[in-house]
Amino acid sequence: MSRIRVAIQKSGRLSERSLKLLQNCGLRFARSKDKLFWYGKDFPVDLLLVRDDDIPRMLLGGVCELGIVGENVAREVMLSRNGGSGLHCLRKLDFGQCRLSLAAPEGSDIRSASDLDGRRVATTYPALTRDLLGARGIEARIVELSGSVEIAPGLGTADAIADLVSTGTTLRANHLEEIEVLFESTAALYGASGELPAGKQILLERLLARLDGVLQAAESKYVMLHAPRAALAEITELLPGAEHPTLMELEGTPERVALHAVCREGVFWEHLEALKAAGASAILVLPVEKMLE
Ligand code: PRT
Ligand code: ZN
Repeated sequence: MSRIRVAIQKSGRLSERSLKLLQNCGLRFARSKDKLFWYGKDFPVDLLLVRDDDIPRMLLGGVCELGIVGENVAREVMLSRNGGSGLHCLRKLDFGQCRLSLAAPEGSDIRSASDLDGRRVATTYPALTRDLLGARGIEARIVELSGSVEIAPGLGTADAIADLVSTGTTLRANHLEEIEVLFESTAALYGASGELPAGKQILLERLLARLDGVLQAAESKYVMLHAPRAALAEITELLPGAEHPTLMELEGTPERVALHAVCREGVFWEHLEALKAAGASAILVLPVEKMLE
């Protein structure tokens, strides 16, 4: 029987969310002692726990069929090793968001990416940075580093940096100013380009259907409320991303009905206040755990 392997980060920013996502898809694993290979118990999907940088290479080498990794890493490896191709982004995920930004010392004369022509830019993403700048006709001198990029300008080894940023705290602590976002990244599920054997393809499609259900459910809420019949059109309009609400009679009060709806966008306090103002009462918002369409 076919099995597929998914590589995820062993320990780091993406580890916990990657594992949780797969568990939410109903996957259970027998954890092995060396902790690098976990056997899938109820569903034939096994897990490989590795460094994030190894995931694209493992996909390209056919060691695993799927991998969860930042788009920044996937793009870098594709550009540096495989002419920019070879991996297929199957689904973007709702974690690991960050940006590859250009930053320069506070007060520097570098005000935009176009000021980088002929200047030195330190980065751990040399191929991606070169590609992004090159696409805009900017030829910077890339200084490749393996870490601690933020100290390069202070050491005099670069004029600017291209580094990942999420809160910006690291940049500020090093007296660097974010000049321009070059690339927005998020964690994503990747596969190698090309066809899988039929058995594995069927498994992949089953897993993707479950994954879509989990991703959609995470955004969705089940809303229940009572509403005056006369205000139904207005109230339905106020429900974020709701299609086809269900209406039910309320015993003894023909002018009011119960309305149930799945809202596919965030439901915030502002929405509830607006619903109440339109005449809704007994408003309940419930999380949706699973969804299969
Ligand atoms: O050991 P291994 O090689 O597996 O892990 P790693 O250390 O290479 O990766 P890790 O766990 O740090 O990051 C994994 C992925 O998380 C990255 O490839 C990105 O896709 C994503 N990610 C999201 C980030 C950040 N946010 C982030 N903030 N990766 C790195 N950072 C760095 C940033 O460069 C800065 O130095 O975290 C620092 C703090 O950021 P600020 O802006 O909040 O100060
Ligand atoms: Zn890494």
